Amino acid sequence: MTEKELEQRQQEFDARIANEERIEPKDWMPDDYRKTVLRQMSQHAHSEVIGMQPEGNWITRAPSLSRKAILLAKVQDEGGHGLYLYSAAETLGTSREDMVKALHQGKAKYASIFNYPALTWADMGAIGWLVDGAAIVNQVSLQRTSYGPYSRAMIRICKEESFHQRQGYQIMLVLAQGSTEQKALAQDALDRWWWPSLMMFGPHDSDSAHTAKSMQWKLKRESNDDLRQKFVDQTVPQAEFLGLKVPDPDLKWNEERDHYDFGKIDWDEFWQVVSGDGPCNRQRLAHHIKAQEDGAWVREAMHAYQEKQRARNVCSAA
Ligand code: BYC
Repeated sequence: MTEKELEQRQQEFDARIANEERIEPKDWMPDDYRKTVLRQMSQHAHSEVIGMQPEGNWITRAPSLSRKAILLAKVQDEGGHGLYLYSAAETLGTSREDMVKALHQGKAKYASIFNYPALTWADMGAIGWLVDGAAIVNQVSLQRTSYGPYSRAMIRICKEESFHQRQGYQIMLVLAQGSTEQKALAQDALDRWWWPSLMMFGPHDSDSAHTAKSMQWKLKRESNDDLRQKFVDQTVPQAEFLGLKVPDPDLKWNEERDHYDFGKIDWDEFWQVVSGDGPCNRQRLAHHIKAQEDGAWVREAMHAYQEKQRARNVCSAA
């Protein structure tokens, strides 16, 4: 492509972004745009799949049959979200195998929050309420992301996440209205999951390497700090309704800003977890690698069956 043609393509791309048009897989796009969407979508897909582990760990210990069925359905949904997102990412020309390889080699990230342990049944409530709640705040805004397959995946995922958030809040509600011990379990779960949930939105805008460019491309529609504030504003009244205390002495309503002020996030902890040194990073990756290896025979059997079908079709066409 000549320099002039490239310039023309870039102008057309910029105009489409300005007009709120979606960019589709076969459309021309700048290399950096392609890399950034792919990075974000693969990270998002890995988060959904690794995110199955803390809750998966509680399926056999759910306190009743109906709780078990609900949790099982939720964890299966997360697997489905991973699949939509890997498929959406594959439209950019990178295979799912390569994305998973990058995860196993530590070259691709996933949301830091899934490196914390789920210690009690109340954690199933806190994960649904806070982790899915934070994810929805982000994903509602991503429904308008400029890459078509990503935005369409988000529309479907948000519907399911909404059910996930409600089931988590309902677990918290039952515990918070239960015995003293149950209420203490709910408070303990809120204490442990609150700050990691705020970290899910990523570093402050001033420290965010990708936000400026991603906002310009309309890949991100709201910044990390704006989404985090939205989450705090909507979640604090929910905690009050439960009769639980958000573990932040600096949290208070600010009349002037019409928002809650909140305390300082421990960014050292965030970067430590992101760089692979959180409480469960090694365990999460080792589990994923083992599951991938254990499932190899299924993939091999599928490929062998496909080959057989192809050969049969060739024979019957001849
Ligand atoms: N964890 O420039 P920034 C779910 C990295 S799962 C780890 O602000 P960006 C669920 C970031 O990658 C849904 N790393 O980045 C499942 C970058 O490093 P690289 C999870 C993080 O991309 C099961 C560096 O820090 N949701 O709902 O503009 C059970 C600088 O950051 C994190 C998604 O994945 C983090 N939290 O913005 C229950 C949403 N934050 O890549 C629930 C999709 C930042 O340059 N992702 N980093 O090496 C996004 O919206 C954006 O990627 C982020 C970060 C807002 C997270």
